[in-house]
Amino acid sequence: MVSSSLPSPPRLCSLSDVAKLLRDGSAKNVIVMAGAGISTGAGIPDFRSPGTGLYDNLAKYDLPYPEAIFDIDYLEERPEAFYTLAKELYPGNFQPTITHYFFKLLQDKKVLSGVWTQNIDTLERIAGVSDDLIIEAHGSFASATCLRCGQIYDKEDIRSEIMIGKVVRCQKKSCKGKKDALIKPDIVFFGEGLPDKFFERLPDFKSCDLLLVLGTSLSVGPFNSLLNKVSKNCPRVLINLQLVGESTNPQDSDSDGFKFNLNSTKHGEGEGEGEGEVEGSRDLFWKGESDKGVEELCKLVGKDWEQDLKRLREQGWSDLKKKKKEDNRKEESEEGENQDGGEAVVEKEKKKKEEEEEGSSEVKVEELTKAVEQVKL
Ligand code: CNA
Repeated sequence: MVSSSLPSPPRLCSLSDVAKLLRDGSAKNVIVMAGAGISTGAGIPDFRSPGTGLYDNLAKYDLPYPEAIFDIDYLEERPEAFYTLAKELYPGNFQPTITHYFFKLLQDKKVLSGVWTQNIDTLERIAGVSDDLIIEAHGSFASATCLRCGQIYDKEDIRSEIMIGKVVRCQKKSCKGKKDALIKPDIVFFGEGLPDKFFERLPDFKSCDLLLVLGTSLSVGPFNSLLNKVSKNCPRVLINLQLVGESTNPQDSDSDGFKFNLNSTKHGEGEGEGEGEVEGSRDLFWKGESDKGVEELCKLVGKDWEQDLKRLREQGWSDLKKKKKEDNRKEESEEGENQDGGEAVVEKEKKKKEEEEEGSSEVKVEELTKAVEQVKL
């Protein structure tokens, strides 16, 4: 009798093993799970990093508890705090990091199955990842909705008001002047449901052959449960500043929880972590900044990946710089036109007045001449 057995999962001892999966074509359906840590390099604070995270710096918003900033009831009661934060985080102020361009690289190499992000900053889109490959689990600032009438707005429609720190309210006739007609960016608040796309795309995890988890504390559900949606043989890599989602119980990785089984992996920093010293498992933890981790990974895959990543990032940043310059120029010329327009109106009115005055003086001269002629007669 021929015994059938499932193929055993690849054992990961170091980032080189992950690079090999990408190089030899074993990883064809890569899924990325990302969190706020991938955007800290862009200057956007995460939530939970001690000292620099938002939760440690919420004093200026004067909140009763940190999560209130994303609490729908609190928003309705005291919207100022959220709109102050929205001004700080609004897309357009930040450029994608190397990690975001790495996602675009995976797309270009035709191995990306999806970027599942908890981030609301839209930096994946700005890096060029196509919309159908992005699952924004907690929504994003890309659009906004009036909480009263349901009218949908594009982020650009409310940008000017957000940028002056205003609480944005719907100006439709039925909403005008109503306190509850808040235009709320479509990010998911506590207690709100996740976007439909999140549930519709869950089956993608079944065919995933490499799961990359970057810059997240894995403390928010149900996002963190995605870790266990991949098959039991799927290699999973965590690239993060700190170890998260770790289990001390090897059984956990098979349960419905959200735990890595990293017991047999040594957690080193940077190059050659644990190489040659550990037996490895399907899970690997690479400790460090995500930008450094993905650069290292590309270097290990090969010269072409390393160069392609560099090219994407340089091209992306330079395009954004050009766009920003163009936008600034446009804004300045619009302002100029408005001013010119204003001056032109003033000039026109002045001329009209002068003409009227001229006209009336002509009439006066005419009358005077007539009178003199009469006297002469
Ligand atoms: P979190 O709970 O703040 O955790 C961030 C994790 O990333 C921590 O484990 C950090 O150690 C780690 N980290 C920080 N910097 C780096 C770095 N450069 N490289 C690698 N790892 C790093 O954030 P989560 O995303 O896990 O929590 C989910 C919340 C955060 C979601 O609801 C988001 O909406 C929310 N959030 C998003 C943004 C954004 O869109 N950029 C910013 C702040 C918060």
